[in-house]
Amino acid sequence: MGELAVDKHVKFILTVEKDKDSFESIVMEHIRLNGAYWGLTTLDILGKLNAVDQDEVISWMMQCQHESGGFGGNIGHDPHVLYTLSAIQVLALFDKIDVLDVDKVSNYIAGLQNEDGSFSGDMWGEIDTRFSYIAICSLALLKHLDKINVERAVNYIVSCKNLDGGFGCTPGAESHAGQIFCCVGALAITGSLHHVDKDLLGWWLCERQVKSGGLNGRPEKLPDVCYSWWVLSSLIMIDRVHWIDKEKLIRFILDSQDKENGGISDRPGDAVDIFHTYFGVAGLSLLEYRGLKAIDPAYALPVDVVNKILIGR
Ligand code: GRG
Ligand code: ZN
Repeated sequence: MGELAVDKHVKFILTVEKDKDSFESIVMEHIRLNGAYWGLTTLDILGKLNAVDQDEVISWMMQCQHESGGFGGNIGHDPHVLYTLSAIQVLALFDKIDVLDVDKVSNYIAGLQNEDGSFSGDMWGEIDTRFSYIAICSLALLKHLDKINVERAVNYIVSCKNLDGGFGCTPGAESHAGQIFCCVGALAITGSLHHVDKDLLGWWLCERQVKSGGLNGRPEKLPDVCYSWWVLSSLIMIDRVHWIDKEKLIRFILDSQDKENGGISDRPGDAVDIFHTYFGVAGLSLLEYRGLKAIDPAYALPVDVVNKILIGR
């Protein structure tokens, strides 16, 4: 089995960050703030966050903030909770959350909670448990969960639980590993994991591992490196990670690397992108691969970053 090509991946991420004319940067124009979070978190897990100019990143990012307090994906784009969480996470990595007007950002997020406890993603109103997670994770990092009705938020998430133990995007919607991460993460952050049937959900999640060692997101689907994050983090939060074959999953992720030019793809042989590079490296961190910083499965940030914010060390 090959090794993790750390230096190549660092180079790949720095090129995407710097080369504004590269193919990837053009494709990623709308989601640049998410891209910044994926790239910078990966660098931090690899121990190379100091390779970027943090002042430059923060000054660009603050220009993505809208007067409502929310952040857009790039300068001049409409605000959405998706990018607002990325902005908070990037500032958390640099230990610079204090550059924010924390009240203003928290009020923007809290203003998106609906009567039934659910969250809309922006002023247009789409509702999804992704946004419940994002709101709860963001407000926890800003230490302002008091601005929302947590009990209703939790009840809404529980109303999205299915008979198979998993969770969907709205009540009655099919279980999907991505939504399960969001719901389990939000329940973990709010201390509400007693609502999860751990054995039932653990069984559904560990059945996501296919012959190649990779994980899929739903029954009958192809394995994909990103589920090394969505599925594995959920299994860890419910204490059932020993139900999958860790060595086989490590091999699947390492086989999805571009060993020449850096980057990780969704599965062996495909083209690499920064999204799957993040999920591959974050997955390996969850699998305790040597030399990587530990990542927190609920906050999706390095454990030392989360500890510094939440317990001040
Ligand atoms: C901070 C890590 C982090 C996340 C923020 C945006 C978000 C919160 C969570 C997204 C959760 C989610 C729904 C992930 C799934 C993404 C994905 C691979 C969707 C594709 O689904 P399918 O089923 O694709 O169409 P496949 O190919 O697996 O069938
Ligand atoms: Zn994927």
